[in-house]
Amino acid sequence: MSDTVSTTLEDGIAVILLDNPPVNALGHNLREPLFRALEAAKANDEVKAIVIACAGRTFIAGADISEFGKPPKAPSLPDLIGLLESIDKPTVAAIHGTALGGGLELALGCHYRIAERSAKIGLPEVTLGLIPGAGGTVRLPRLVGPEAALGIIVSGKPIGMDEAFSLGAVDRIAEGDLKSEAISFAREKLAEEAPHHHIRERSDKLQIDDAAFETAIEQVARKARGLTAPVKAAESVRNAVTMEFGAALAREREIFLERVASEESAAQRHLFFATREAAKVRGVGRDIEARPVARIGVIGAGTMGGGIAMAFANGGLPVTLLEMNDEALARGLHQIDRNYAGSVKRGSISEDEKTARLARIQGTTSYDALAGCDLVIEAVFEKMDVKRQVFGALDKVLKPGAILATNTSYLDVNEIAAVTSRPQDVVGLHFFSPAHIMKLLEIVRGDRTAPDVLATALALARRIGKVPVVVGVCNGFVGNRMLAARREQNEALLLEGATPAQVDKVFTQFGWPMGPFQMADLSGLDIAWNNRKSLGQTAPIADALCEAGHFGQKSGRGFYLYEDGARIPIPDPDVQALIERKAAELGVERRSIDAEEIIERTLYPMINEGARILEEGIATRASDIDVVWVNGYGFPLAKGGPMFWAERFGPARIVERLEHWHGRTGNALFEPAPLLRQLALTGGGFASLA
Ligand code: T1G
Repeated sequence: MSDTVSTTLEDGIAVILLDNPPVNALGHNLREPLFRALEAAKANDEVKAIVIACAGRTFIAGADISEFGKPPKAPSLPDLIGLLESIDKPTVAAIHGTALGGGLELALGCHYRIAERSAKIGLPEVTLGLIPGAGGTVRLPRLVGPEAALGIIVSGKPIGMDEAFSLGAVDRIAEGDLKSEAISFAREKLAEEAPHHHIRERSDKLQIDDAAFETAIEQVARKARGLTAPVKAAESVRNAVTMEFGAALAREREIFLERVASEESAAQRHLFFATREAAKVRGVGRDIEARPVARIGVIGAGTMGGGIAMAFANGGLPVTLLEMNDEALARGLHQIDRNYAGSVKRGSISEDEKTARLARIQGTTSYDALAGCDLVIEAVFEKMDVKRQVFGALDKVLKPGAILATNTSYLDVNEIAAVTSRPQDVVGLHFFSPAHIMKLLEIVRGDRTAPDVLATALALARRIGKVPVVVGVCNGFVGNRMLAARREQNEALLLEGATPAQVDKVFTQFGWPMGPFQMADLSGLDIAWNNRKSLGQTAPIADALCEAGHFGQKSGRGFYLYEDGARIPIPDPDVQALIERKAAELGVERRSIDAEEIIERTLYPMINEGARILEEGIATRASDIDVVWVNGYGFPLAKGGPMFWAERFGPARIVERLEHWHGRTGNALFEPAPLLRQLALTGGGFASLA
């Protein structure tokens, strides 16, 4: 007996119960006693069959991710599964919650699998930059067929029991008590005359349509967006079909170990824990109860307000959407309907789901209709006097305890809160456009925001599938403040001789889905232009482009030309001429600029601003900043976020180049932040300075 594994014998059936909170991860503290329990059950003649079950909220959620990168400790997971497959007595995995990664792989080492209807199974290793490392890419194809296995493995997404049962991945759905049904199932199997086969002995499902399978594998590479793991996972599934079991298993392990050692996986494992850490907020412990939220109000039915209304409706919450007049409201509701129609057309949701979500959004032009809301968020024009007016009106209408939220991207949440009689109920909920798609939610903590308001915002974020990061009040909070640093240098580089296409190419080669100028054209130059004007800021080239009607893809011209409504960016000689004219007007000497300079003058000032944000306490952790940039701005997953990348690249090299550009330009953006200097001196990581 150990504190993580216990065995009871129930009339010849050994029930091995695992109990390793919070998710029964297969750390060494579980693998070792489980190995001993299996050996004992195998050797015990009184044991006729074995059930493996888990206590707590879920079956095994996989290997212990925190162990990767450390010296492996025997028994390994493959050792465990090898022992399982040496047992002739019927073995049954009893699955509830989620059987993920190594948890599913262990279940695949059993003869049979029984699961609760609400359970899910999956192989999410690719989300960690890995591939299944304990037989998942070799056993699953034998169980459900290579095509189905390929989809499960390269997507990393879990599947529900209807699909799992129809594929044959589970043998029985338990409608009652899982453990009792697993024991009865084991007895049934014992009573059968037929021999019990392990998956490794089966090859009937490996007969495939080669051409279709190869097409599916080629598609994986196209959709991998530069990530290695999905491509390697597909290679391992192909090996399952073309190689004999043992060789395919050995090759899978080699690939897995290569992935564990890769920078890409280190970055993605960092983000796994960083995302969870970001939701842990100073002064908001598990004892702080979230306020009940049953109805949401959204003010403003424009692009942001409409997207926010959809985000909450998608999370199952009824929404009252307020606009100033019927025409604006109708326009907003029509756009929402079109957005959902697009999702149905793409197959993301069904027609019925579209109807259900639309039914949750009710329009109004009267503030009184918001009176019953538990939380109201405004997404009105980005001007402080407009925000003040809205919050003054909300303060009069909303019930005590209701939460007043602002979607402002930049403005001072404390100043907005000050116009209300309840600053403790005011919080920033900064969604990223398109709000119903982008994962990031910056929760902006005002000086007087109550802890339970933050707890409510965090719970809401989870409920609507957003990734929350709590940030402090400053101009642009975390993401936009660092973006402003980069944006200023983007313009300077164009004036000094780089072209939009050259800058964008450096970014895509770094791993960004697209460069800053293509992104500006996609999101619309006029939106940033209006923001700049409201803040009294200028950007010589982008302003000139807007004044000339270059608003980006939507107007057929931005930094690039777009012909026949296509989205392919074509370098525009008129834009180049405009840049050169602007440079002459501003007396900027032009020269050729190389890729290294572009990286140093765009990425390094962002990292430097990130260090200042940490110094000022606007972000609690450097990893919070990584979560913001990966989920809100498309920072390459394989690089782990700007701060993680800086730690791995070398703070000293970054400080040295910042000093070079500071000396050359005199621009304060390049003045190394003290925290960054300290890191350069001490080495280690940002966390070491906390
Ligand atoms: N290892 C270590 N810690 C884990 C963990 C894991 N696999 N899964 C969760 N945790 C921690 C998590 O950090 C958090 O800690 C707490 O558990 C609750 O997690 C060999 C190589 C199971 C769906 O990728 O998807 O097997 O913050 O907040 O929202 O082929 O956790 O409380 O201190 O996410 O209810 C593959 C990862 C591993 C699954 C539950 N498995 N986990 O979600 O809770 S690699 C995974 C999840 C592998 C083999 C390969 C989710 C969950 P703390 P949580 P949740």
